[in-house]
Formats: sequence, C-alpha cells, structure tokens
Amino acid sequence: MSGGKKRGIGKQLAELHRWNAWLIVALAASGLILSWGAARGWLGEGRVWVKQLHIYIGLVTAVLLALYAPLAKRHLKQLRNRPRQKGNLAFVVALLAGWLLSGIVLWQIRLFPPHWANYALLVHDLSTWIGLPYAAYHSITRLRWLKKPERRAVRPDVDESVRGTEPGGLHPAGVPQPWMTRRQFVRWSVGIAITAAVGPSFIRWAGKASGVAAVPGGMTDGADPNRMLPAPDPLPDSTNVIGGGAQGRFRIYTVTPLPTFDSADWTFTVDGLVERPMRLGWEQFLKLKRAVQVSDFHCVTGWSVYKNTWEGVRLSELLAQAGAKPEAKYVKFYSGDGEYTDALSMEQAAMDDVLVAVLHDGKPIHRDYGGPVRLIVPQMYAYKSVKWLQRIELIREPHTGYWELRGYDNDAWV
Ligand SMILES: Nc1nc2c(c(=O)[nH]1)N[C@H]1C(S)=C(S)[C@@H](COP(=O)(O)O)O[C@H]1N2
Ligand SMILES: [Mo]
Repeated sequence: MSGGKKRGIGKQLAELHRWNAWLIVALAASGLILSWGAARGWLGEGRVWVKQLHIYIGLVTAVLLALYAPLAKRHLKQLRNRPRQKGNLAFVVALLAGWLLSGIVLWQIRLFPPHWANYALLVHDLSTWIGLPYAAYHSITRLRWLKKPERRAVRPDVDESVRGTEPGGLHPAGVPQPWMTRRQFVRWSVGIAITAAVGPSFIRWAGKASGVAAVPGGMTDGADPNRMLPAPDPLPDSTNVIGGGAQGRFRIYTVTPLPTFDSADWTFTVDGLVERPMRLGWEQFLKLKRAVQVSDFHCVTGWSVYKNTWEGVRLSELLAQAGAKPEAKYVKFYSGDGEYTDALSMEQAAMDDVLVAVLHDGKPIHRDYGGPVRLIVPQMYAYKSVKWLQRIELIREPHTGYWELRGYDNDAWV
C-alpha cells in the first residue's frame, strides 16, 4: 500500500471518528432527556420532537457505519499489531449495532411482535449504561495532554521522575520509577470516578430491570397519597390474582404534576349524548357491578407489563346503564388531571375487555398509576388507557386525544 493511500484512509477514519463522537453526544443528550422520568411532565409535546430528533440522529449514525464498512478491512490491517485498539474497535462497533438495531425496533414498534419491544428497550438501555460511561472514559483519557505528557514543555517545578514511559523501569540515572506512570494513574482515576458516579444508579436500574421482585405487582408499594374511603372490596378472582401477578414494571407517566384525590369530593360523570346522565360519588361508584380480567399492557415507547389482573366496571355496561343516544358516535374520556383526554369509537367502546378499572392484582390502583379509577383498553397502546378517569362524554364528532394531537397514531391497535 502506498504511503499516499494510507494517509487517505487515516484522514477518512479521523473524520468518521469525529462525526461519530459528535453524533453520540447528540444522541446521549436527546436520549437522556427522553428517558428522564421528570422530563415527561415539563417537556409535554416537546417530547415528540426530541424523539424524532433522536431517531434522525440515530439514522445518521447508521449512515456513518455504512461509510465505515468499506474501510473496516484496511483499518483492521492497520491495527493488526495493536490488540487493545482492535478490542476497542470491536466493542464500539458492537455497541453501535446494539443501539441501532434495538432503536429500529423501538422506532418501528408495530412491525414487530409486542414482546420484541421490551427486549429492544432492555438492549437499548443496557447499551446506554455501558456505552456512555465508556465514551466518557474514552474521550477524557484520550485528551491530548494526557496522551503525550512527554511532549509537554518541561517545567522546572515538576519532578521528572514521574514522567517515565515504562512503569517499574529504571530512570537513566538509576532511580527506580514509580509503580504507575502518570498516564496510568490518570486512566485509573478517571475509570474509578466514572464507575463511582454511575455505579449506584446502574445497580438500581439493573435491579428493577431484572426482576418483578423489586416492585411486586409492577407498581410501587409506597403509601398512596389518594384518600379514597372506604377501600374497594375485591372480588374473589382479584383476591386470588387469577393472572398470577403482573410481570414487568410500569413507568409512571403524566403530563401534569401528579394529582391527588379524596373520596370526600371525588365524582365520576357519564354525560353528553346519553338518555340518563350519571354523576356518582365514590360510594355509589363502588356499588356498580365489577368484573375481573387478565391482560397485557403495552406502552408505545416499548415497555410492557404482562398478566395484569384488573378489576373494574365494564365500559359497555356503564354505557348501557347511561343509555347512548343514537347520534352518539364517539366516547371521550377526561382525566381528573384536567389535561389528558382520549377517545374511542362506539364500536371500540363496546369491546368486552375495556374496563373502568379500580383494582390491580387485588389492590386499589395507586395514585401514581392512575388510581382511584383508570381506563384499561387492553387491545390498544396504553395512551388510550386514561389515568385518573373522572368523566366519560358521548359525542357526535371524533375527538383527537392528548398524544394523538402531538403525533401519536389515532389508530392505537397493538
Ligand atoms: N392522565 C393520563 N393518562 C395517561 C397518560 C398520561 O400521561 N396522563 N399516559 C398514557 C401512557 S402513554 C401510558 S403508557 C400509560 C402509562 O400508565 P402508567 O403511568 O400507570 O404506567 O398511561 C396512559 N394514560
Ligand atoms: Mo405510553
């Protein structure tokens, strides 16, 4: 290979490396915002834009990998005597591939079976937990002033003996070298500092991700800020948790600060195009006939909770009781948070498994997860499952829900 050609590929590789570095910074920033629970509230619809941006940048990274592919062979040849750099390269390519493939599943979620998304999310998260600390380590330890300390100007106040290149080697004057070079010392310090910074949160994440055990029934068991008295009396199928207990973990979603409810002033309304409008207090609501049903819960962002045992009032029976007028074509759901709404067609609302749920795995639904009463539409993505449900209105015209207004598909079938 001619020297000119070598310089050519070196320049191209350097360019790709630089682009890759900036893309990863952008992906990390947008990705961290997306995964940061607290940001879900204040970001509101901005979240949809950040997600689009994250996807586009991810696709540019794919282009970068495609540009690198034809250079890979010559690059590996260059590295044949440098096993460490080869290892680094393999690791980075594997990471990028993991991010990319799982990202594609999460992006095109409906092209794949629902449980794929859960694995994809795990791979995506795990790649991030490993990849970002690694990228931070890689960029800090490769800063020029760390890489070539011997090239820096000699300063009279610096002890020359700590600048050796071989640890444990002998100084020309016969003075033993320190057991660690300055460069090794910096590498270890950076490594330890990053591990200490990220380790505890990683362990917490891994604990949650690896087992239902961390949060029995998928929901927090912390005290419920709602004050709903009396507590609902579960049916035997709920008490026995006929689904065997939820598998997976709910993430707490809200578009407002989490609301709190008290049975003293909580009401539940069914109105609009109905013969017999209803307005129930908590005790009256608890007198409605309930049913128990086991179903999977899928969020369109990739996570799922399987085998939930829900107990609640069948929407179809509630609507029958209120008596839909013939001109009623859609059912609109209002959250007690004052912001969130969604809707179903009358046919969809008539599905037997649509539940106005009060209990999950035999326990009252915790405030964080939409209690005291939330909608459950098992056959659709969970953005249809309105939390803190307080009002159902029958309407003539279609209604576009909170997330549908901000880019989610109106057709939410899983
Ligand atoms: N009121 C209200 N209901 C809502 C949401 C919300 O932000 N506010 N998020 C929806 C989405 S996108 C999902 S995935 C589920 C999440 O339910 P969870 O917070 O109990 O996990 O609630 C749905 N219902
Ligand atoms: Mo969701």
